[in-house]
This record gives sequence, structure tokens and C-alpha cells, in this order.
Amino acid sequence: MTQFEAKTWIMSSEDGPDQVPGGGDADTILETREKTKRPPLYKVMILNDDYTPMEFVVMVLERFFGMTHAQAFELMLTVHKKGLAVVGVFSNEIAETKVAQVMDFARRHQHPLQCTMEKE
Ligand code: TYC
Repeated sequence: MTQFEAKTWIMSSEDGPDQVPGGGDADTILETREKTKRPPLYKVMILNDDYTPMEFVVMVLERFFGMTHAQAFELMLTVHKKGLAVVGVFSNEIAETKVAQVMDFARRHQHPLQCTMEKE
């Protein structure tokens, strides 16, 4: 069982209560089923600041989020005007990798660009 599954008891109800000596329901709790829950998803966001060059943000969105230049430019402008934007929704592991990649890339280029994640 993974962390995203929960074990639940189910009752077999193929043909209603059985007629058995003693009058009990012979089919109660006969099987278990792995109830699969979807893993949580995380929004990855970038934040506006006054110093990171627009073209650098566009490059980040192309490089790490697979956007075309036009998509990246439009989203960069949204962040510039509104303060932040969701750039993608991922599993925990992928979101953490994206955030680390962006933060590392920005730090190496000495830009204050911030990238964060939040559970959906
Ligand atoms: N506001 C920045 C500028 O005017 C551009 C920018 C956009 C910075 C988006 C960060 O996430 C960002 N140079």
C-alpha cells in the first residue's frame, strides 16, 4: 500500500442478504479493496520583482516549463502586471525540482527572481 492508498472494507452485495442457518448475512466483510486516492498536486508560481530582466524570466519559462517564446512572454507580462502567476501544476516531486531549478538558475545569474509552490 502506498501513502496515497487507504484500505477500506467493503461488503459484497451481489445478491442481497443470504439465507443461511442462523439468519445472518453470510457475505458481510468478505473482501478488501485498495482504495486509490490521487496524489496531491502543487501549483508552481513565479513572483514579480523590480530587478530581474524580463528576457531572463521569458528564458526561464521556455527552459524549465516548455513554453514557446510567445507563451513565455505573455505569462511574464502577467506576472509583471499582477505580481505572480501559476506557471504549472505538478506532483510534489516534480514541483520541488522545478522550484529548485528556477531558484538555482536565478541565483547563478544573480537575479532575485522567486519561484514557490503551494498545494492545490
Ligand atoms: N518586473 C520585472 C522588470 O520590470 C520583470 C519581471 C517579470 C520580473 C516577472 C520577475 O517574475 C517576474 N524588469
